[in-house]
Amino acid sequence: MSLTRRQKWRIEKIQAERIARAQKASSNSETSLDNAGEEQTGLVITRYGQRLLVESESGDLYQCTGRQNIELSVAGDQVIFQKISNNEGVVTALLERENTLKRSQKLIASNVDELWLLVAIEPHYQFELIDRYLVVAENANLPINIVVNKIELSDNIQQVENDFSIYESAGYSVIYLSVKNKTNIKQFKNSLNDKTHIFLGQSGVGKSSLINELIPDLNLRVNEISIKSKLGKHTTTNTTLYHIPSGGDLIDSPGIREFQLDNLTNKEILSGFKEFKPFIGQCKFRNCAHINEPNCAIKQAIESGKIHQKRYENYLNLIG
Ligand SMILES: Nc1nc2c(ncn2[C@@H]2O[C@H](COP(=O)(O)OP(=O)(O)OP(=O)(O)O)[C@@H](O)[C@H]2O)c(=O)[nH]1
Ligand SMILES: [Mg+2]
Ligand SMILES: [Zn+2]
Repeated sequence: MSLTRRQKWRIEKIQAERIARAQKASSNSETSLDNAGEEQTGLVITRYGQRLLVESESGDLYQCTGRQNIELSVAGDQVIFQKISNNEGVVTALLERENTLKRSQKLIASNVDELWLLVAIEPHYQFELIDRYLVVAENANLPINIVVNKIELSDNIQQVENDFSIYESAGYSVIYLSVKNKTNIKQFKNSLNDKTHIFLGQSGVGKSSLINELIPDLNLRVNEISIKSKLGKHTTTNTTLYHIPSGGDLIDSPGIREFQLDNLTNKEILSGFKEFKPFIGQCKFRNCAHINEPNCAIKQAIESGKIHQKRYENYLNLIG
């Protein structure tokens, strides 16, 4: 169903009024939030099907459905909702998003500040998959770091560090850890600021295990939520936001086997290679494809060692 401009305008106007009302209510300390039906702001913790788990500003959780005509929310969204019982509510408006993270046109999370790409020794990291994730992350314009987990499984850590030096030279920070042996966990914890972080990466690399390690009482809390979903299972199916006790939030996302880039143009793929940036626009030909053209700044950067051959090969593979 597509809405007419007038219908759209009306919906937006109603949403704006709800947002204004709720903000007024939450800034007014006289107002009791206990009143059922009162509009208040909340944070979307997770979505399962058409339902949302929303946390109120006082930290209570509500299972919510969304009013008709409201765009479906995801973890990280700020919404306006009304209580209809002690643990149920209705979402009436979606607050403006600072940013969104999408995978093949599908919204994963919103209002994220920092991305962490997790890879592991087992399933063994693949450069092409890493570069695919990085392209998506770079195009979301968010800071991104790489975490190499399960290092205790490697019998040649020198080789691993050598492999990831490509990414360090490209400007990414790389952290090596083992959730199993608790290697470098403390160091990693200290590098998380009190903003919103998301863990991305292939299934089985240990995203949820790392979150459990960082938030010790999490299992307890997952049980408390007692929604009929697979939240407690090993393999993550819902993108879910968790609070770090010392400040900040962590979003766990389900891993995937194939990372599709079908919605990215060749231009976006090019700008997804961080270390290529200083050379873009420096080639002899304005429309240089950086393949066989003479005086190509990208090719020259490869020859002088400023761009790694492997990254360039992956770039060629991705633009297909
Ligand atoms: N050997 C070893 N195994 C680990 C380590 N960290 C996690 N694992 C194991 O790896 C498996 C997968 O871990 P998960 O945390 O479920 O992985 P995930 O990235 O959340 O996977 P999805 O939810 O499917 O995306 C589990 O059996 C963990 O116990 C580690 O440092 N070393
Ligand atoms: Mg998981
Ligand atoms: Zn060129």
